[in-house]
Amino acid sequence: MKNTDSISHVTGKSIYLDDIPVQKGTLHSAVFGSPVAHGKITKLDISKAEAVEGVVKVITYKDITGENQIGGIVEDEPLFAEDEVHFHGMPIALVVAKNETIARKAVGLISAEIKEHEVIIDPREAKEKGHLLIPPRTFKMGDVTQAWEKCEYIFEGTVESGGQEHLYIETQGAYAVPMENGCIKIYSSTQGPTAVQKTVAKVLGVAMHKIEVDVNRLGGGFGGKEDQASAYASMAALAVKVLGKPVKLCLHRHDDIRMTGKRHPYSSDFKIGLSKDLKILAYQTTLYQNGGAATDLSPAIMERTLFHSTNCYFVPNTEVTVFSCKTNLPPNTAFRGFGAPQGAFVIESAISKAALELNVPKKVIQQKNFLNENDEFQYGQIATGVNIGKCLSTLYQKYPIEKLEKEVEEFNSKNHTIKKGFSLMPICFGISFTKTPMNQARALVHIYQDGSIGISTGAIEMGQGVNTKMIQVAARIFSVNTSRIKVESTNTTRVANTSPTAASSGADLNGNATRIACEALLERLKKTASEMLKCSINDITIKDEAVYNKNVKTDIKWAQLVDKAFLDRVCLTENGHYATPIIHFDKTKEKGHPFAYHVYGIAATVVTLDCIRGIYEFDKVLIVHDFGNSINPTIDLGQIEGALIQGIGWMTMEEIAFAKDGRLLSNSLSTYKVPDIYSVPKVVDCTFLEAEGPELAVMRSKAVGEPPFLYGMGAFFAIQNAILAFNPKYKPDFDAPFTPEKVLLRLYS
Ligand code: MTE
Ligand code: LUZ
Ligand code: MOS
Repeated sequence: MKNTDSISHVTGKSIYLDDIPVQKGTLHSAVFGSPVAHGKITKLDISKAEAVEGVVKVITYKDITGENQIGGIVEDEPLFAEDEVHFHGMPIALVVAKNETIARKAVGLISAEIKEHEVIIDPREAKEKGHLLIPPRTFKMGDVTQAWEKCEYIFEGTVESGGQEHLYIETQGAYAVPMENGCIKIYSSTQGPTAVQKTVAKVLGVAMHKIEVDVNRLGGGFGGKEDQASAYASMAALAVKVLGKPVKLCLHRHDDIRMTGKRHPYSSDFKIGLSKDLKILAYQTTLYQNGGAATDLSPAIMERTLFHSTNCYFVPNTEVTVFSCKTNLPPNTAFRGFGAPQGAFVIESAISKAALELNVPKKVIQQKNFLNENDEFQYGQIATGVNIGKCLSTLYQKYPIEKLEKEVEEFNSKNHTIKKGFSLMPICFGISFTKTPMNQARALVHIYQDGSIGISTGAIEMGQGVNTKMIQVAARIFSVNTSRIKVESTNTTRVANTSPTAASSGADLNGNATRIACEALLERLKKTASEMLKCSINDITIKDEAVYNKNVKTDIKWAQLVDKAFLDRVCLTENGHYATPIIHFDKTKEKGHPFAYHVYGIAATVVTLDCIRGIYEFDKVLIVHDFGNSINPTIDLGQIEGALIQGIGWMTMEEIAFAKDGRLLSNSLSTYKVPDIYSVPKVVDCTFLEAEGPELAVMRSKAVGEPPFLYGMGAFFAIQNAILAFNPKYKPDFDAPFTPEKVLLRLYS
């Protein structure tokens, strides 16, 4: 099935937040953010801004009717700064005006006198000074201390990985409209409508039922709107509460890039020990997560780093510790992969280091240490459905990998200023929110009298195609044409208490809820059919919109059956509830079974490096990925491609630069380089692994949103190998992103 949004997208008719027609009298707003990264506000002068013709009010924390608190996990983040600011761009005030131009102009007239404090942007420095967002956590298996003695080889090193700007095409924003009796309806560009509802209710000091959140679709989220959309929705809603008029807030790109959090940069130390036959016996790592100025989702991201710190390898003795460090950056947040890429990058670096030092191909060490069926992860879960080995063998079957490697060698022997590099990047990603209670979802399914169907779930469509998948689930259960089915906007009044659409589990959770609702409705319709045909309900099936009795087609059609059921006063609405079975986790022991299943895959990457200029191009990325029984191969392939390129961007060109004073230097697309059509690999090919999907994946179609982001790491190691082919004296280091500047320095180091 084609993505249901494809036609409206290409004809420009898809409706995003800024396309919603505004009511007469709607006011517009803009945020005044802190001009310094850390300090005490001694004076805030809003008088000049308020005097501007067309400005209605400048709202500050003083106008908050509930709590000035938006922290979702830890209550440590005010909506508006009171007397202290903790990051550059931290919201201090909201100017509300007749139009956006006036609001933005007035923002420039606000002045704040701030006594500046010391600014810390480095996570290790923060840790040294005791600035942690939450206590550190450690995952352990076996005993590393004892294991070192048994190791033939031990290597140590440090690894850096940088932040990443989400760069969703649609910036953060919300449109809040007053309803009767103090209720407010909010259109928000959020992955978490319930998070918005809950946060707004708290900031305004009203019950959640007074707040209705509605989301049609997002122009991308990538994690950036899992939590951080709530702040902007709260500002708009607060302005509605104070002024009684509809208020809209859409961040300009510059403000969005400056004020919102990004992927967490990590700085890490590792120690890896191998036996003589290259089995990894012990792995110990300490990771310093740069959390920014407030906790936001950092504890959950820390947790996923811990879970994925050994990627797809079995390491009998493991000890991993993460420190979540408080710095004066905007609070860092969810970003595709959610801490897993940062964790996996460290063990991949450690294995690379071992391989280079021992002068053996990295793939030999990788392969020798792949997880096997029934191996234990360091968090206690027993690995089942492991097919990383099968991904590798399929890669060699489907693609001439050996030939490719030879070609790279031959090319390098013949060329002096241009070198090629090859890498293999295997991945393993756990599916489920690591916080077990979040793994639940609901779907409200209506069958209308004419036989058409409307589905509401908690899932947010952000380009990943979840709405299309919901339609496919319902179409399969009912065996009706997909054109009969529509997915409604995501709305907290229709589907309440939703988890954000995140953790790649949007389709699994909401799809299973949809399945459950549809199955219940189908049973009722079958009963009606059996009454019409005076036969047993067990003999009834529905296939391609027709009713069958003992597999014999009758002349009763879907629409007719629905009509009869309605006349018989059968309920044609059902609410399906799904909670992932089996999963659990005990934080006191750091052991359990947190994931419904794991996603595996492997990518081979070839890069061509210009050794005069330090610039590079990717010739090929060849992937074997485990989709299970993909419900929509076209959409899933799009997810692979998008995630791969996003991962390559993170590893190569996307460099976030902060000045020492905490000001973001890479604050626009002229200074922050993201992959474009010219930087994508010349060939990207993906083979679908032949494997039966797990029962806990919706229709056995595995979650796909985040895992392929990790393939991008192959780019880093391919470049590293190309540098080594040119400069054998280069002592490999691990400092992503591998920008052309850094590459050039290493070519001649
Ligand atoms: N694809 C597009 N086009 N846009 C997005 O914002 N977000 C990614 C991924 N793919 C995203 C995307 C992230 S971070 C997640 S968690 C999943 O989609 C969420 O959707 P799913 O759970 O339905 O896969
Ligand atoms: N969000 C979250 C996530 O709250 N918990 C998770 O485990 C997670 N994983 C990936 C992305 N977002
Ligand atoms: Mo994705 S980082 O789980 O929104």
